[in-house]
Amino acid sequence: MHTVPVNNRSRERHHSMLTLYFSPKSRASRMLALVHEMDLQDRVRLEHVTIPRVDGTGQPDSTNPHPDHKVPALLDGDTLITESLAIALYLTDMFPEAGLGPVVGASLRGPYLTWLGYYAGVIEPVYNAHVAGVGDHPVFRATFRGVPEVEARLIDTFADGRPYLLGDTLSAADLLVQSPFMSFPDGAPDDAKVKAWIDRVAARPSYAWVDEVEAAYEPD
Ligand SMILES: N[C@@H](CCC(=O)N[C@@H](CS)C(=O)NCC(=O)O)C(=O)O
Repeated sequence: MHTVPVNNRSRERHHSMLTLYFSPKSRASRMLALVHEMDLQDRVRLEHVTIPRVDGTGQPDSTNPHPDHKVPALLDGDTLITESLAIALYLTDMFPEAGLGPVVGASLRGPYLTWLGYYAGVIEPVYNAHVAGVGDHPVFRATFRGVPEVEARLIDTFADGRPYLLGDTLSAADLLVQSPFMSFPDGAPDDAKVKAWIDRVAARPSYAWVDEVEAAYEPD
């Protein structure tokens, strides 16, 4: 019999080359950090693309497979994965041995998914609405709550002295949730333990590597 067991097919996928489309100093930077934290530099090809920047420089890149020409985007063979949450979960599930995301059945799986979802589903809209000046609209507040609630959740989480969101070890959720505060320190909660966490994540060797990788590209 020459039927290919289903497991072999999934293992083949596991060994295919992954391509991460990125642009310096963007929402892709934390995905570069994740690649380094997971020691996937040999498995993930980095592909630089340009994006329009808020200062008016840069332009959409026709080589970027993201339907909105945004970054990050991940290609696994011909499968496209977009959205930072999805890319982080895709990678941490695909390479569980890297230890950057609790697997199905692990006690921290629930908190891990909760933080990923809270980042994409609440933190992003809340801070963008805040900056846009529309975060106090009653419909918005009813759906997402606001900056005070996000700050309270972070302050409560770190009150017990834990170094990372899930406890003793860094996960991909830290890279996502920390990133807006690293980019905009003035928006960080005024709390010593939360600020120490923001600095702790920023000081990881993975971010020194991200700086090196990104420095090779002219601002676009
Ligand atoms: N929800 C997306 C947002 C991605 C996103 O907004 N990326 C920005 C860079 S920080 C971008 O590519 N902007 C280019 C554009 O808007 O054309 C994610 O988290 O992955």
